[in-house]
Amino acid sequence: MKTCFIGLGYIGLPTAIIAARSGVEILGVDINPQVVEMTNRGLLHIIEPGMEPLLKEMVAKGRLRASAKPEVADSYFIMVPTPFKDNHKPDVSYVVAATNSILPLLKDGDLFVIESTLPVGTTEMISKMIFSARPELEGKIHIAYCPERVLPGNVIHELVNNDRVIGGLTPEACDRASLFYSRFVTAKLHKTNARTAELCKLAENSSRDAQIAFANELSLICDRAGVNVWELINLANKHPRVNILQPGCGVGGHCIAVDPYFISEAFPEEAKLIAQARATNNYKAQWCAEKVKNAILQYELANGCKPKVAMMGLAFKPNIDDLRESPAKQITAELLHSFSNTDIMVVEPNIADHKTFTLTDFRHAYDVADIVVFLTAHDEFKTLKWCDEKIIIDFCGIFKR
Ligand code: SAJ
Repeated sequence: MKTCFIGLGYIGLPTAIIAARSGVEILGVDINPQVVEMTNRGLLHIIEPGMEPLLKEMVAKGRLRASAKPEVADSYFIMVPTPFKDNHKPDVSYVVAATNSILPLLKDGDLFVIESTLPVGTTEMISKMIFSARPELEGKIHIAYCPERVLPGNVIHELVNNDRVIGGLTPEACDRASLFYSRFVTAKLHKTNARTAELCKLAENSSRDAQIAFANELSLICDRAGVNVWELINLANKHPRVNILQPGCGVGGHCIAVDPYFISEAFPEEAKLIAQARATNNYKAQWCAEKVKNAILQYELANGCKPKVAMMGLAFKPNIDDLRESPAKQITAELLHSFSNTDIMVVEPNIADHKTFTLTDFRHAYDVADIVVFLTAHDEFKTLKWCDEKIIIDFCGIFKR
């Protein structure tokens, strides 16, 4: 069964590798020629532990090949990004373009699955687009929406062990898509319709955004109330049915910080809490930046000289090297801009260098800094000892003080 995957990114490439390992012949298509070239040489262009040896094996066995152009297959999977535009409007143009690229190749009996995160109703819109271009295919091909929920950094395990939602436009599409995923998913496959599957993916990430917003709001309250938010949350979570998440310096990444807008843009009257959660998490990053600015100004007033500042962490979440949509990066950039003649050291243990930030080793930065700002809870930072002589601003619970 030949399968064509459109999009070899954080989700497409790992899924192609795992599907190939289950015996499917995969053609992976990407618009980035470097991705195509590296993949065909068995080199992983994304960071995913343990994935590269599998890629090499699948390429060597001829089970996985990359190309810039799609080819005729029996099933087609669309796994391209769905970012949002500046006005937070979802951008499904990559999904439309990917669909157009395979329109002429579709034939009776084919399976067509979208995995990209979509606004509710998009799968139906795409199917209308297909059938208006190829009316003879109506009722002849099987269209489904099957979102992923893997955690970057643990993709191999989660692709196989996470339950999956299979949203078919028809019951037969559900069956055909389930048959494909059952080749490598050992967990349960839950069949539903496409619209429910689309909203399910958005609901998962919006629920997490709202939970994080609650924790972030608590941190603002505790700051004013003179309460240790880490101790507060730890105590509240001793309740058998309470699970408050951890405050941070904001919410980053291409998922939790993006997907809720797919709901609040489409349902502005109803999605009040979802919209507010986004606003609260965005506000937290600004609040953190202000906190640091004030600490620097107070230091100058109290000591008559400028402080040495260490900004600890750029990644959007602990123990990864991904800076996409990272509030830590945003806050650091804002501080460097506002205090251009203050010695501000930037620390990110998970990357060797950066095109705009000069990086400093985390131990050295901690040793010499007067003000230390913890933005991302990397494990390395937990080896540092508290120092009463320093002004330590801990947004992510390194010391939980
Ligand atoms: N964060 C907090 N406090 C917390 C947990 C997270 O501030 O208690 C922050 C993180 O620092 C980060 C952001 O939220 O900036 C997102 O982190 P995340 O742990 O939610 O990780 P993601 O975005 O890599 O993955 C999420 C997952 N979704 C859910 O947990 C519901 C993953 O399962 C999805 O597949 C992924 O989004 C996605 O691709 O949609």
